[in-house]
Amino acid sequence: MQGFGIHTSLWAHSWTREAAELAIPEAAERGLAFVEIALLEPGKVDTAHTRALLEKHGIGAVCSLGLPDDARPTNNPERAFDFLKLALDKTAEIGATALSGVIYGSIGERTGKPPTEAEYDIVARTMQKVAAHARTLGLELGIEAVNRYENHMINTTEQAVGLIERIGAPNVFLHLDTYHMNIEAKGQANAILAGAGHLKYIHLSESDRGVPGTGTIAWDEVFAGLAGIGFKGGMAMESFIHMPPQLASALSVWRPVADSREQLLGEGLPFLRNKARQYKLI
Ligand code: FUD
Repeated sequence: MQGFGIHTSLWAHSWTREAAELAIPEAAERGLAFVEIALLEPGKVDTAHTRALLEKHGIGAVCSLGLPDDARPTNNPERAFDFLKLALDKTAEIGATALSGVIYGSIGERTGKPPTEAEYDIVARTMQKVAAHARTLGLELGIEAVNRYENHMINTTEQAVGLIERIGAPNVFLHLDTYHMNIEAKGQANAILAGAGHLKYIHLSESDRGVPGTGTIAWDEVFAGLAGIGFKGGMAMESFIHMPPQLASALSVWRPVADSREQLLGEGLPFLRNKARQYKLI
């Protein structure tokens, strides 16, 4: 995955045939390289339909998810593996290249206590099995660091890289997100530089998860950091104007963060592209 993409929450709260028919032609029309498809219910996706649309419009896809609360490696590693195996099979059927996100736990998973060695251990062992299955399908797996209110184990670049090293599989990469880094990192560029060698995917998300360029994210630092590590991966604009019901409570975005899809496409996307151009990333 390379270049610009957009997370499908721009178009719809779940990935139905109607959502695919709206999103894929529009993404292609806007010159995007890929769409990021939220696979929160992998069993329900019409993969052949999505694949045919992607091929027709000549764009790629990346899939992402957070695990269901009852399928976390920390509470049910077998169910976590089964869920991720199904999600990987669907990712491959779609013709996407990677499955990323909070694949190591659920969004909203917090114990009210610091993470333990036992938790990291079962997460890493589960991810080793998942990475091995992904390899048989030629897929990569991304570990997304999210803020402390959404998960207690992986909040920083360093923690994500620690987990990636513990998993020790060649097809596992780091996924960062400017919204989460704005809460957890000592600066956007520091978090990106610390991920050099592992970072292959980034969510470009404003401080309120609304229109990029209208909030407080230090965008020059983001793109200077990416240029500094010679970033060649995928950059996905992410804004939750359509909130997947499975994520609503954990993400707690209760106010509208943008006026419309058109505002995100017409203002947010050009803002990000101009910055990326300025730093010679596209
Ligand atoms: C969650 C988040 C998302 C999430 C993805 C799932 O806070 O940032 O990236 O992992 O949307 O599709």
